[in-house]
Amino acid sequence: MISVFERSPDQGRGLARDMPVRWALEEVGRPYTTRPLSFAAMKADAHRARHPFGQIPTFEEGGLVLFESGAILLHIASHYPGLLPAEPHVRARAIGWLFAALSTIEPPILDRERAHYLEKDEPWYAQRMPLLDQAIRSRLTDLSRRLGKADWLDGDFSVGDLAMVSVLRRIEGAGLYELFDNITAYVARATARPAFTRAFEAQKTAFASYEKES
Ligand code: GTB
Repeated sequence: MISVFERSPDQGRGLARDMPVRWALEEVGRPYTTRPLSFAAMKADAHRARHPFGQIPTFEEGGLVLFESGAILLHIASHYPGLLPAEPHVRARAIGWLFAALSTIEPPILDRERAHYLEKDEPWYAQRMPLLDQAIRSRLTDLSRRLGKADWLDGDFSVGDLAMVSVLRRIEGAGLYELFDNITAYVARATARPAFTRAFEAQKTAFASYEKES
């Protein structure tokens, strides 16, 4: 079971962090159920027992209750075949890419997103945005160079690619990764995977059904 937004603020675009977890479960062929939570329920004691920060996603399986999407992805990839290669060095590098997605590529993307939502009316906004965009472009330049003509970051599709593409989707349409033909093709290749499509449709259908109820 995974906990998800009852009504995602992304309006069903699959940008919240339950999406990579859904995607990973689809890739490894594990069926899952969801616990949709309102914002109030996310902050209530019952959910804080699962997630100390009152957020989504959480993951429950057997007696395990896990929070942090990166830890959840690593857990799924480690326990079910399909997202981590067996060869120890390639496996370690795939895990490295998972961390790179979350701790090297995502921070400047989150800085930009935060500024976009919280600082739009501030006098410094117009000057700050180009700097935030440049910080992202700089990371993407390096990512593009490393990816080169390859389909995936290191050999076969892995949890590292799943996490990287999930992070990149947050700037979809911003004209940043679209500057790089190989990254654009990489995102398109990943999101064309049947497992991505199933995960995307599931969260979209859930969003639409809550909208209909209200
Ligand atoms: N580090 C944690 C993890 O990776 O699991 C971060 C979890 C997190 O940020 N959760 C967000 C949350 O619960 C939802 S995904 N927020 C509510 C709160 O903190 O009170 C982040 C998110 C939210 C909305 C959009 N969107 O609308 O596009 C995209 C991403």
